[in-house]
Order: sequence, then C-alpha cells, then structure tokens
Amino acid sequence: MKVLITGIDGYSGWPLALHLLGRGHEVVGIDNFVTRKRVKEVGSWSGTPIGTFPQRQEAVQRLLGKSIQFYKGDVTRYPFVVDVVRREKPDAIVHLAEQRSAPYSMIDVDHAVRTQVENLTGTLHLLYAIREASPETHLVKMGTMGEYGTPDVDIPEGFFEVDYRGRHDRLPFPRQAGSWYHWSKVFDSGDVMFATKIWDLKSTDVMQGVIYGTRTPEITDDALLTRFDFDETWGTALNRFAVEAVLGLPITPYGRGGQVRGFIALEDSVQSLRIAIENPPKRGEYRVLNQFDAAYSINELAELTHRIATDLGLSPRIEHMPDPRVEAEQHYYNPIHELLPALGYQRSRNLEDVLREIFRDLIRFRRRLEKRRHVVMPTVEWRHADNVGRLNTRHAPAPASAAATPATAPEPAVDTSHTPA
Ligand code: USQ
Repeated sequence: MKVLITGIDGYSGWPLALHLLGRGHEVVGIDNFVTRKRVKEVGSWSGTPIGTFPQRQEAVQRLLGKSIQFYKGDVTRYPFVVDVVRREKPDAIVHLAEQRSAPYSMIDVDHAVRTQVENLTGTLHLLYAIREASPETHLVKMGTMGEYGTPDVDIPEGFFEVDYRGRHDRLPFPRQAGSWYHWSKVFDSGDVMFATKIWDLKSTDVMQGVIYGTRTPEITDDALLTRFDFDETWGTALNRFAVEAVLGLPITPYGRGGQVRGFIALEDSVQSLRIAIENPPKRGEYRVLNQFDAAYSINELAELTHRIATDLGLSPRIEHMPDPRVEAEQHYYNPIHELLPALGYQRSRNLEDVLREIFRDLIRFRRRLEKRRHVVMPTVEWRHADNVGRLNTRHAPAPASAAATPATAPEPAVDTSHTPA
C-alpha cells in the first residue's frame, strides 16, 4: 500500500515510516519541522541525536535500501495539502502533523489558539483534500485517550449504547478533555466523524494512550533513531521519569500520583497503526480504536523507574510535587480496548523491558541530557492564563558549550515550498 504520513519527522511518525517500509509498503511523508523549532522555543532538544531529514532519508537508503518521498510543507496550507494528495493518491493517510503537547497548549492564549487553529485546520484540509482528490483514501487520524477524560464509568471505543427516557440509541461517548490540546482532538473527532458521513469517506480515529520508549525493531542503527523529548513541555511521563533518574533529579509524580492513563510502547503503537492501515473500514464508516496496552497509575510508573534505576546503580528519589495541571489525582479508570486485538494486534513489549531499554539509551546520551537539565522541572501552571514569564525565567539559556553541539545540523527554516525533496 502507499501510505502518506503527515508529521513523518516526529516521535512516532519516523518509526512508523521505518516499520511500514520494512513491511513492504511505500511511504510518502510531509513535515514542516515545527516540532524541532518548538522544542527549541522552550530551550530543549531531542535526548537522542537525530539527523536532519535529508540525513534520515540517506540513512534509510543506505541501511534499508529503501526510499521515502518527502514533501516539506505545512498542512495548514490547503493548496499544498490538496496538491500532495492529488499527486500521490495514497491508500491511507496517517495524520500525525498536529501540535501534540498538552502543556504547550496551556502556556498562554497564543499557544492555546495556535494549538486549536493549527490542529483543526490541518484535519479539515486533509478531509477536504481527500474528498476532492482521492475519496478512496483511508484517513487514520491520531486522536488521544485524553479525549474521554476520567469518567466514573467504563470507557467504550468511541460509541456506547444508551437508554434515555424510554428510547435507545448508539451515541458518541461523552468527551471531557483536560487541556486545550486534548480539546483540539475532541473537535477534530467531530469533524472527522461528520465528514466521513456526509462525503462517504473511510476513517479511523485512534484514541491513543501515552507512548513510551526509544526503539522499534527497525531502529538498527543510531542514524535511524527517533527523537526523544524529556523537557516539561514535550516530554511525557515515563520518558521524563527515566531522564530524571539518569540526571539525579527527583522523579516527579504530580500531586498524589493516582492519575491512571493507558500506556503503549512505541513499537506497539507503530504496530497498531499499521494494523489499522492494513484493515481499512468500509466507505462511510467512522471507526474509533482505543489504542493502549495497559493502564498504570503515575505512582506505579515512578516506583518502577525507581527500582530499575537503583538496579543500575543510580540514586533515584521520588518527590511528589504540587500538580501543575488541573486533573483528578485519584479516580476510576477502565477503558475498553478490544477492536485492535480483534484485527490481529498483539502486545509485543512489556513495560519493564522497555524501560530498561530506555535507560540503556539515555545513559549513552547522558551528556546531551545534562546540557538541558534546566528544562526538566515543570514551570507551566495550568491555572495561570499566562506562563510565558515563568518559562523565560526558569528556562535558563543553554550554556555556550551546549550551544556549540547542536542536536542536528542547523534547523531547517519552516518552509512553504512543497516540491518533493
Ligand atoms: N505527569 C506526572 N509527572 C510528570 C509528567 C506527567 O505526574 O513529570 C502526569 C500528568 O499529570 C498526567 C499524566 O502524567 O496525569 C500524563 O501526562 P503526560 O505528560 O505523560 O501525557 P499527556 O499530557 O496526557 O499527553 C501525552 C502526549 C499526547 C497524547 C497523550 C495521550 O503528549 O500527545 O495525546 O499523552 S493521553 O494521555 O492518553 O491523553
């Protein structure tokens, strides 16, 4: 199959591309490199050294003997999006090109608006482009388990049966997102569901849990590594905990640490996206998949990180800190996830093995982490409307020595041209 990945340069886009190539699929990618730019904006960089996109393409050619067709550009420009979709007519589009950080969306009004405008615009553009130029294309849209929030009942896969005042219906399960970012995904879901119905499209809305890990089987060489974020804004819980332990910083469960989320290893996230692509829904069907393997509390993750770090001779300590977010710190959580296993998905990684693997990589790249240790502890307080000053004061400029060793070759400027690169 031919698969177009928007956001191919990102944490999950890149390993997805490698996995699909390994399975014999053709891969086309779009990216505007805005994540690289925004990670710099908060003073950080990828904990793993990653090459520029041309260097990545070259590594794929050299190590795997495959090529990736790439279009540099922005999904918020409709002429660009429709042109790529018309030229490529992919069997599937995996849409990952969205602002993906909840804390980033909570910095201030500008970051909130940018998150929602960009995310909704990109999704609408893809929906219109598919309708206009390639209506058989299956849209696999990256949503999030966070759309559902933490209700006091089980969470179904998108829809539930409801009896109300003597009548019965199958309705979308209520969404109660917890950040402007998560709300952008809720609004996206509504748009994808509606477009699928009125234009007879094929879509899969992936409610993905928190992804963790540095590796997939296709990452056989450092030149194929994916990015790995650990700062307060772009790093996710388990990835951050491992970095904190490596750097001798406290492991930081927020609040009481009873927040439970669905988690999935990077390798299994990529596997499940591939399964969704290879098993498309029918025309007119909007399918929702809950995509995670197991639910853990933040305290469980902190304790496991502590145990493994101790085994490795580190001296970790867990310090609960006041929760900068507004969220339930102790709650019921039981989401259902049956549709992917029914399509053949099987979990391949267990949490402890992956966490040990994360530690192995981070210890190798410890010097890169050291140079950005000042961006790890949280400063963005979700109750505040404006956190910019906090960010600027707490995120000290990188020392000169760090600036001399860039994460990659100089950052490519965000570019609006879209000829294949
Ligand atoms: N947390 C801590 N300590 C930390 C960092 C996080 O206790 O140092 C807690 C948070 O308060 C939250 C939980 O860990 O309760 C998850 O936070 P996270 O930063 O790992 O993940 P989140 O902000 O929810 O977002 C991430 C991705 C997002 C994806 C989402 C899936 O950044 O793109 O959509 O996970 S989900 O969480 O299921 O909505």
